Amino acid sequence: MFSFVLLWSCKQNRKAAINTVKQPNIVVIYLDDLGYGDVSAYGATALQTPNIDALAKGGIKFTNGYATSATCTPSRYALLTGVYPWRNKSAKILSGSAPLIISETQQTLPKLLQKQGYQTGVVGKWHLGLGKGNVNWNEKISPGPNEVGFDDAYILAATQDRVPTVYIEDGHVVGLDKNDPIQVNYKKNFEGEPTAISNPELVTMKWHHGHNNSIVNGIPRIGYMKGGEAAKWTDTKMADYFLAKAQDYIKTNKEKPFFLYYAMQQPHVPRTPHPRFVGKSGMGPRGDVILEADWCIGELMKTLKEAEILENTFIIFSSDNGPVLNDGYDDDAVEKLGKHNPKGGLRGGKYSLLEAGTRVPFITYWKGTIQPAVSDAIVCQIDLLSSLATLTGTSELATDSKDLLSTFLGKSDKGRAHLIIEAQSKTALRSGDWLMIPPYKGNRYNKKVGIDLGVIPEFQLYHLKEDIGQLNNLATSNPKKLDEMIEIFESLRGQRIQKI
Ligand code: NG6
Ligand code: CA
Repeated sequence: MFSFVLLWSCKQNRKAAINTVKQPNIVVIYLDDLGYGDVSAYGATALQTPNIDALAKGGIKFTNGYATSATCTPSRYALLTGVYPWRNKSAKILSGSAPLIISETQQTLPKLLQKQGYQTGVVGKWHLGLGKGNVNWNEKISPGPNEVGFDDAYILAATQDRVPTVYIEDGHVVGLDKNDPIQVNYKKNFEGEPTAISNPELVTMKWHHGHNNSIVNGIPRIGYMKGGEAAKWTDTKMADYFLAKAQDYIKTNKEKPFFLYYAMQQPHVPRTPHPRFVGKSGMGPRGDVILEADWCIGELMKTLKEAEILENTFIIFSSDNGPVLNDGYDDDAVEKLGKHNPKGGLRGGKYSLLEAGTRVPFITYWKGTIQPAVSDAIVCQIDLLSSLATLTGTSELATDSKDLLSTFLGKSDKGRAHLIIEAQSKTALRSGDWLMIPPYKGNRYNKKVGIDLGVIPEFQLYHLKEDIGQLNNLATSNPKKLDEMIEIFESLRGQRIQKI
């Protein structure tokens, strides 16, 4: 009887505790193509990012933090669903007119948080598809973020270099003039519409590869677009536009627990810093937009502070994939790089199975709750779903997402045992200090972007702790470890490695 009473009273106390503890706001700050070495807290010296550094200094700086993938769409898919992108054949770089690849019945991070009483919002780059195919951009565009868990959505459809070059708010193109309807086509141009090929004199940012279709604001894009003149964004004002949306979102929702997914467009191409930042890095537009992004983060932090909610806000900072210099425009990224190393000593880059493709800056910050530390635990963005479920008082039996809340809060240094990383539909295994890439057919180098993709017809095995630059392939000298890695990989992937 006594023990029953004790148990009962304990339960009551716990319930009371849960009810009185205010659920923290959650802010995910997600950059686009920011490399492991692009932040001064991660070793950059030619570039200073004081606001990101402040998060790293006051929070947990992860040295083994990963995006699931070396490109945008699959990484974002994993972040928002907790499911490995290689389980979904559509989770590849999407065009601006691709249908939504998250099913409306699927579990998502924002849906989970909605159930826990959160107001949920996305501001910035979406790139997970919209509609069901053949989108009519002049009516309500659906399904989209609102249908997969976001109460509020202020987005751009795909990427800054893809049409349609308009902002979309809760399914409606912002500032659309009904008399000038928008049409989008990714196969064929609209008659009489200028392109970078037909009218090179209209181009102010030179294209290097791809990016020679419709011209908007002098910048040639991927895909063709007609109409919607009044709704077209101004590229140089994009950072300010999204920052203002994110700040308004915080101010409007400061009384509720809210989840804000702030998906910034920098330093993805086309790199269009606001004039305030032009020339500030000495590295050309790529460096300038990193400084611009850092400034935006500082402003966002000020807003949280002014709203007096900073100590009740859990912040996660990361990037969707690794760095690239020339991603299709001649914008001096290569020429003006100087001593800066966006890869921070890693090998590969965006699109690559080698470390620089997926290992990214990864910081968790919660003023007053997280004690500053550096963690070498292996963590991945895919783990946020299960971890934030636990944080907000529920649990999630997600397929691939691991509950690493204690690690994210700095209470444990234990990360994942294994992680499957992906680059352009090819996968590899990180396990402990080891990385194994199966043999693959295909080009080893993407010559246009100047990146080693890590694709060779033999097994690769690297001991990352001793060889962070992946210079020594130990596949032949350590057959025992290789076999172990093959076994884990095949069991996680659910398929045998194809021998070449
Ligand atoms: C590629 C584009 C590249 C970039 C990338 C998507 C060409 C030649 N290259 O196809 O510029 O837009 O897609 O990047 O068109 S991501 O970060 O959104 O995955
Ligand atoms: Ca990206």
